[in-house]
Amino acid sequence: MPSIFTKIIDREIPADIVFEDDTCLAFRDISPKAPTHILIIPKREIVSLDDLNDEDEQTVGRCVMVASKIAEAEGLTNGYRLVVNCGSDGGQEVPHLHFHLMGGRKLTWPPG
Ligand code: D5M
Repeated sequence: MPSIFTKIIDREIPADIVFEDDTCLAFRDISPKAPTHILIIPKREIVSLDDLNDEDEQTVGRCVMVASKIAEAEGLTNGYRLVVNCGSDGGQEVPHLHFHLMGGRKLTWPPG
């Protein structure tokens, strides 16, 4: 079942896209929890970390690499956080794997 993020990939709904290649798309979170809050998603419809196959290894690696490049481009020189929520206890709301890149303020630990 395609999620709202598939609609963003397909340009059916707008998003503030900051990066795209054949594997990943990155766009600003609609409800930012930090001055910089960007979601990096694989274009392939992977529901969550629980749904990864061996062939997704490069895709996931690419998303993480893209996150670090975006962090540099956003000037997050003091650090940042890369988070994946998985399943209902993990706080995942959108059933399409996504990496939250958050920075631009001092982040607290642990998250709630
Ligand atoms: O995080 C899902 C995240 O997705 C949450 O921070 C809001 C964001 N979101 C939801 N819809 C949109 C659109 N249309 N554009 C940008 N960002 C969006 P989760 O880890 O699933 O709780």
